[in-house]
Amino acid sequence: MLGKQLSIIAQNFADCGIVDWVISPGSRNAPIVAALIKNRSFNFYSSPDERSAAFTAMGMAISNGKPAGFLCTSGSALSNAYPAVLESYYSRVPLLIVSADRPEELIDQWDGQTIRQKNFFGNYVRSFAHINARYDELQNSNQNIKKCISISTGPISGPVHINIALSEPIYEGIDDQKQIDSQNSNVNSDTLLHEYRLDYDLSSEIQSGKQIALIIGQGFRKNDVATVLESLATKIPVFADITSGYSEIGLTNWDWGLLKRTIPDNLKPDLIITLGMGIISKPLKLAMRKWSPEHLHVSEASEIGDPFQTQPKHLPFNEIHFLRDLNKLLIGRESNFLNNWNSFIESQILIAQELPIPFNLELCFVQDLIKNSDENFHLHFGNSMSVRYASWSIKGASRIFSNRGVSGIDGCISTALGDALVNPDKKIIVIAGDITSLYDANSFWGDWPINFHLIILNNHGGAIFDWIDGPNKLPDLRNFIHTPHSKSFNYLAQLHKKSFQKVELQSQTITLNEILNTQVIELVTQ
Ligand SMILES: Cc1ncc(C[n+]2csc(CCOP(=O)(O)OP(=O)(O)O)c2C)c(N)n1
Repeated sequence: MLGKQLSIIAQNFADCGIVDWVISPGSRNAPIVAALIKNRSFNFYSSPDERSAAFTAMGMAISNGKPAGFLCTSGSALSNAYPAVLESYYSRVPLLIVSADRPEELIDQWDGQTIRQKNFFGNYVRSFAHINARYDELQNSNQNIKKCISISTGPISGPVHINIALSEPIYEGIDDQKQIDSQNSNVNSDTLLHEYRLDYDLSSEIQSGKQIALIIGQGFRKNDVATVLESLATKIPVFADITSGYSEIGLTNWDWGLLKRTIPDNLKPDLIITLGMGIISKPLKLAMRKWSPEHLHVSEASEIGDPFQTQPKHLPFNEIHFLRDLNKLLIGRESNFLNNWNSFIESQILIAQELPIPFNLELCFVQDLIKNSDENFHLHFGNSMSVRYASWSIKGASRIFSNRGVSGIDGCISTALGDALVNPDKKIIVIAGDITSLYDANSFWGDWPINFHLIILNNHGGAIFDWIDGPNKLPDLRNFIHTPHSKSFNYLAQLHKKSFQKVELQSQTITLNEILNTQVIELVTQ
């Protein structure tokens, strides 16, 4: 009976460690929802817009790497999860997408909400499984589910898709209350981690007196890695991106220090060692491209990018083993390289207040927010200027997140909401521009947890296009690229019953306490 098969499928999700689900409504997925609810192992959040919902499910994994499930009905519903799948793929955050489908014989037969869902996300998912809930061998289905979910967490984390075809009568056995036993899952994501020993001749590289710098791009924080990085940061320049999870370590406020300056050639490293993925800082990226130093990238993941166009040598080692060895080899080594970098960055002459409106007001606000937030805060920055302001601020103890996989403006608030839902003990603040906030307006739809706050930097358009040289020199483009508007957010907040405060940043201020007592804060800066 279909209801029982679905209950077994639900138990498989529980056995694989899925706890949190974001559910978008529909009738074809209703029997799956019923089976999940009956299981009693899960937490649910309802989010009617699938684009926002899938980002919220992804956001549930960004602080701890534990995948959450997104479940939707068939047809175009599934296609709305595409932006979140892309972000999750490129930022390597695990995400389980589950879609309900019609049976195979009804595809392309002019039935409503029916599209070709098999392998819908192509090579943007790390794994795909198709299950016919009524007819497939249960053992096969179970194995497919377990395999898919284990792949989502490594060795390269990312999105996976399970498509469940249901044939009529789809509500058969839906009210059967019998509990299903554990399906004896023996899938353990740890078993997928590979241990590598360091067999690369690092010591001769170090002894040759090379000027070495460490650059850490986007990724998940690991506490043991942080400890070694702190020690390394006393010996060589460490450039930690704000999305690396280690942004408080290494050179202080280096991205601001590099802004609008020519970096002297005596600061060129001979060798860069990188961890993680991409970095936000354009000046550092451009300098590395110009200097083209020797480049080693340390990562157990087999796929690596080349952001500096330096053709990195891939060292497939365990990061912690590598960093510990590097740290040991650097002990007692004399070099002025770190001091030279420190002096250059400290001699920065740009003053935030002297930037033009709205950049001065917005940057000063973000700098203060970061300074005043402690380790109980998760700060999420929308793409566009917001994340750049964060990158130009002195880091505090709060953790910083941003959707930098594909840098879309489409799900920044929804992602942060997911983080807030699974981390009730943290204070989650998302800082986003007005276009980004309007774009992700359906993130307002559901109930927000009390630890979630949105700050909208409303400069009435895409201010980034005034910042970037190019669009700012072509006024004819303004209506199509900058997209100016005169909207305010009070009605949107009112529509969704969110508490709201509007502050004119040129003449007013707002305290952290006021932010924490309000759900939506609109900061008008232009
Ligand atoms: C889905 C998507 N569409 C378009 C873009 C291109 N884009 C980058 S920034 C931006 C404007 C964002 O404006 P706003 O949120 O107001 O931030 P501000 O520029 O004022 O900081 C746009 C349209 C994108 N990154 N993602």
